[in-house]
Parts: sequence; C-alpha cells; structure tokens
Amino acid sequence: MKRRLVITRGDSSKHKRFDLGLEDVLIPHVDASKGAKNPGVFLIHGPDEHRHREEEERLRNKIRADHEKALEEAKEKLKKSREEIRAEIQTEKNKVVQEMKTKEKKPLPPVPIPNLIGIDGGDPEDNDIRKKREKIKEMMKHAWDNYRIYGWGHNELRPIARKGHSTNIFGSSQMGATIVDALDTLYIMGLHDEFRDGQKWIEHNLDFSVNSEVSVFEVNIRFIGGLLAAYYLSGEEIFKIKAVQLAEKLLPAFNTPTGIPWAMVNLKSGVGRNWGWASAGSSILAEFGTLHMEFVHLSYLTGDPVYYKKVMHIRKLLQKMDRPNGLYPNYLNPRTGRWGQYHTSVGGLGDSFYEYLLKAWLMSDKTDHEARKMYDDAIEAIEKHLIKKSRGGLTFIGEWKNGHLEKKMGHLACFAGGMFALGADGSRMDKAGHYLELGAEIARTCHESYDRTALKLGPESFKFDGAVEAVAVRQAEKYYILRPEVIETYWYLWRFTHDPRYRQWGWEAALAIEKYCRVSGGFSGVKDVYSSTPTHDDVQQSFFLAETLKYLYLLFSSDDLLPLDHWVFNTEAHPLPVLHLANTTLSGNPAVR
Ligand code: DMJ
Repeated sequence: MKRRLVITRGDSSKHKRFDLGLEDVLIPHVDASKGAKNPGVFLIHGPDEHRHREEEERLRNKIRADHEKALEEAKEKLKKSREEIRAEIQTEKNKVVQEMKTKEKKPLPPVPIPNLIGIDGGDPEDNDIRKKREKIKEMMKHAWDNYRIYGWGHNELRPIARKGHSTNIFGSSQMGATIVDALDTLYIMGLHDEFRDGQKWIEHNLDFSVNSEVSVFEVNIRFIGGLLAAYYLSGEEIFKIKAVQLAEKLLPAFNTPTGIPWAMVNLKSGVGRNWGWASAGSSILAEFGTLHMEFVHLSYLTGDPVYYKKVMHIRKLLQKMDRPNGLYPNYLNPRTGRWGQYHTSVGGLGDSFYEYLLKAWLMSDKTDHEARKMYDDAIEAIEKHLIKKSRGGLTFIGEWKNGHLEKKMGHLACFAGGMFALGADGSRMDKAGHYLELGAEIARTCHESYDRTALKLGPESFKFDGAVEAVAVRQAEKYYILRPEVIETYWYLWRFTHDPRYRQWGWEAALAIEKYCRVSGGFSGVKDVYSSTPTHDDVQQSFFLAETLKYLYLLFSSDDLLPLDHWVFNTEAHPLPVLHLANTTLSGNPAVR
C-alpha cells in the first residue's frame, strides 16, 4: 500500500493528517473496589490533602489490580505444559522468520540530503585553545591506533592485555563497535586516512546476518546512529545501506503485544526478549524511548514509513498511560502495557528518553510540538519531585524509588545539565533563563563530583546525605569508565554561555584522563577515583571515542563546527542534521512513492 506521511508546521489540527497506522493498545480497566495492602505507594506533596489522599488510594488500587492481573496471567501460563509453551515460542519464531524472508527488498530511493553546514573546520583563533584541541586529537589517534593494532574488528579494546574486548550488549559476534562509533569523530578531526580504513572494514566485514543476540538500544544509538552520521558527513552510500540493513534486523524486536520493543533481539532469528534483571519482564524507558531520532532519519532516507510508525506508536502508547505524579516509571511490560516497578530516574534507565523528546522537537525544525510538550511536562514533574538542593547548596537530581527520593545522582544523570541548557530556548512561559541556570547548576554539581576525588575524575554515582556531598560512598560506585556525560554538559554550557569556566573544567578532565587513564596500549577506565594509585579496568569503551573525545574536541573548537541550529546529536554524540520536513513527505520527496 502506498502511503504518504505529511509533516506540517504549526497548526496542530493538521497533525491529524499523519497516517500512523497505529493499532489501539488497550490499557486495562482498573477495578478500584478490590482491596488489600500494597507496598508501592507514592508520597504525594502539595496543598490539597484530600485530593492527594484520593490520588494515593487510586494509585494503591491500580498497583494492586496490576499485581493481581499479573498473578492470574502467571497462573494461566503454568497450567500449560512445557510442550505447549515450547510450541507457542516456536510458532512465534517461525512467524518472525517468515516475515523477514518475505519482506520486500526495495532499492533505496535517492533523497535530497539536508543542508549540511559546518561539517569540518572549527579552528579556534586563540593559540592556547588550538593547542588544547590538537592534544585532544592526539588522544584520539592514540585510542584509535591501538585499537587498530590490537583490537581491529572486535567491539572494543583491552588496552593493557592488548586484545579485543566485548560485552553482551553487542552479542556474540565481532561487529567492530569501536570502528562504527568512532567514524564521525575521526571525520570532524580531519583524520581521513583512519576514517577510510574504518569505511573499508565496514564495507567488507560488517555483517548483520549473524546468530547473535544484541541490545536494540545500544545497536541503535551506536551503530545506526554512527552509520547515519558517517553517511551525512561523508556522503558515502555504504553507510546508509548498512544502517538500513541493520535497522531491518531490529524490526522484529517490535513484535510484542503492545509494540513496545524487547530489549534484545537475535539478529538471525528475530526472536526478542528482555533483560532478566528488569522488573517483572519489563522493557526499559531509556531503551525503547531512545529510538526516535535514528528511526525518523531511516524513514526519511528510505521513504519507508515503517520506522517512523514504530516510534510514533511508542509515543502514542506512552501518552495514554497514567503517570504517577507526572513521572514516567523506568519499567514498562511489553506484554501487558503496564508499568513495572515505580522507579524514576534521569540517570541510567530513564535518561535518554527525556533527551529524545527534546531532540525530536529540535530535529523536526521545532515543528514536532507534541514532543516538546511531552518534554516540558516531564521536566516540570522532574523538577518538582526529583531536583533538590543539598545542605551545601549543590543542586542535584535524585531518584524516585518506591515512594521516596533517594539522594543519589549517577554520572549518567550529569548529561541533564546540557539537556536543560539545550531545551532552554523554546521553554514554556519563556523560562529560558531558569533552565539555563538549572543546567549551569547541574554542571557545577557534577564538576564538584570530579573535584572531590583524588584523580579529579568523577565516580559512577555520588550521594547527598548529611555531611556527604557529591561523593561516592560504596566501593561499587567509585569507578570511572571513560564516560562522557559531564564533559557533554560542559560543552553545551560553553556553546550557550561562552563562560570560560567550562573550557577550564573540560581541560581539567582531559588532563586527568591523560594522566590516569592513558596506558601505552590505549585508554582504560579506573576502578576507584578516590585512590591516588589507580587500578585500571582494562577496557577502552567505544563511547570514549564516539563521545568523550568528540565533546572535548568540540569544546576547544569554534562554534561553526557542527552548529546546534543545524545538527542534533544523538545520545551517543552522533550528529544528525535537522530535517526541514514541512510540506514534504518523510522520504524527502514531495511525490507519493
Ligand atoms: C553512552 O552509550 C550513551 O551516552 C548512553 O545514552 C548512555 N551512556 C553511555 C556512555 O556513558
């Protein structure tokens, strides 16, 4: 069936013209009369006590009803014999394989590439800044060259053992994650020989017909994001082709009763499942909520609305759900469409979902008002319930767990400083100044978490508890794995304020990485940032090349390199161009295909 997806500007009534092909998702009716105690109760703050008690009661009843329903389903399942369950799984598998086989193979249509502005250059005028930028480029060379020698084709590098490394997110095959993740950083740094080397490997070796179970989220942000960015920057068709091939392999992950994708999918069989550790078989908000940017670009480049429909379906479903205190819980069951454990965080498990709401709006040339509204609503609830000031005056973002606020902030949550700054312009009731200030406060807190360590590198998470401020308490939280979020926030704040402190803080971090993480075979994470004699974890993460070094390089570049009104960075720092879609189809071609 030929379909046309029309994106219109401004007038929200015209949004009805979107042909999303959405299926109705039934959110179960809750019988509030059934009772018994339930542990997952929320504390609700505010002036109207009575209303809050009612709300609390309603939530209790809902949680109770959800639990009862889940119990019933489990009982039903147990009634079936092992053979019946096996047969059901096999039927599902066959269906997926069949769908994949019969899928029509279409050549990719030529589409006009959006206006690509600022894809190279960025030479700073100041000599000192130029030298710093050169140093970051040298660090990139060191990371890449050692991966090239000791880890080529493997997903990541063990810089001390000098061999390849991988984790379960990449599945069991060698997919060259570091190559794909690093390409655009190489490109903007002008490391063209290295870029071409990577391109050749992708052309000849990157194969997705492997019997390997990968993380849908990770593969999307690192591989599809990385390939799309490399395509836009270089114009080399091979990257687009590979991105689309891989995306097709991810589609079976969406074959769930609700359309909320599984966390993992087997690239060969198409069979999906969720992480065993995720609450009650749930999918994770930051995973299924971090597909939008890449999937919209895939539909744009292929003219095939399938990708767009998948992510818009997720959005529609989320819009229909109840949100306790306006907050999105991190877990959602893809079979039942019900929330799992009520845990909300702006760090791990939640983070990039919020980021992608904002970036969907930015990427649509600020025409996707629905996404902007969801972002504004979400951050208002976050600010009300999760953002607090410590005794010492540091603003932090806590986590909402089982009805109370845990005063703990993850390194991952530090990206939010940049997000608040990026979303300041266009904020509701013109609170731009407020959000820029909030972003700056988060940047200061995260800088403190670095400054209060022996290595001047931040821990994985830090607490605010009495006299403890921005410091990790448990041994298991003291590591630094070359993560980018704090530097990412410095960069956004630098772009919006040009306050020299952000370059200074970024440089402090770069020097600390150089001093404590650099080894002769590359760069390694460290196990305890409070110990002045660091122990290395012997992993050079692919995001170190994709994000940490890219954000540092941009921090010491002039603003005309990848300007933010033309580019939107995905959550793995892969730049994708703003799509000016008004009065055109998603394929970029005004004609119906
Ligand atoms: C990256 O893979 C992405 O930034 C993701 O969104 C979460 N964190 C890692 C790096 O820390």
